[in-house]
Amino acid sequence: MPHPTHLQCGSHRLDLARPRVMGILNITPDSFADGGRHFDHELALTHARRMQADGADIIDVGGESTRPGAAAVSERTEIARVIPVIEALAAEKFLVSVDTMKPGVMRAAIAAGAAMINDVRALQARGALEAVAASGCAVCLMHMQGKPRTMQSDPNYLDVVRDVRDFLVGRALIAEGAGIARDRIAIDPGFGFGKTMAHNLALLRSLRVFAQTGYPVLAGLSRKATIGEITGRPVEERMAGSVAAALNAVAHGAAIVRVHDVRETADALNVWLAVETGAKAGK
Ligand code: 9MG
Repeated sequence: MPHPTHLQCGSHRLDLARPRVMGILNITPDSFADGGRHFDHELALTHARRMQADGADIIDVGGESTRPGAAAVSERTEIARVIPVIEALAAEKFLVSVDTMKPGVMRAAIAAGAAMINDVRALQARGALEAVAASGCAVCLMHMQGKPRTMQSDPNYLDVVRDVRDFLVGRALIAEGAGIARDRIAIDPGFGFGKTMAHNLALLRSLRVFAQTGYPVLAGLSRKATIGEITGRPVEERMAGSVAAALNAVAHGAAIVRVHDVRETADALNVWLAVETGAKAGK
């Protein structure tokens, strides 16, 4: 399959001639708190603007943690967290993605200006396919074995690369059948979602198999447990390991990397790109 030239995200055409950076904006109780139990949306917006200035092409806004063991939140709570931020960023012409598994949140986010849906359940919730098909949004279909609360208890696969690839291609074909154009679909092996370190490393090493499907590949390894297992570092000291993983993912065919440390990742990618192609940094 030929390398995809772009990802159509609503009215944004994301050119994939160079690797792209998705900056993570979590609107959860442990981030952007105003000192009490509420969020300071202005702080979140300031962080998003900083990430864009640092080189983020997409801002991924999430209101429910999908970390192993994380508690679920209601649709109402999730909407209250993410919609004001999405509206403000879309008004500033940012390419905004929403990280959600809930069709109700997808619809509200699309109405607020989101141009991409990042779904760790690959649109398997009832009504999710229809919500995206009815819009012009892009979608990232991610693989997860199990559910966030329990997914790390005993992940197992016959052949992790083949199992995950087959699942993602199957979901992408279902999405196309539901009316989502091929150039609006990205796939993601879901590092850390029901996977041991050995599974994650096998997937990273074989990312080219995913790129060969013809769908752009999104990879998210930033600050994850596998980086901690390899380096022995706690989560707040995993930046260098995460940048190395992002570079490795791009070298193996990833088109988009989802990261916390945008500036460092963008710099590393620009150096890598200059060495590979002679191209100077730029958007
Ligand atoms: C929400 N989220 C957390 N980790 C992720 C990953 O690796 N990929 C995608 N698409 N979303 C993620």
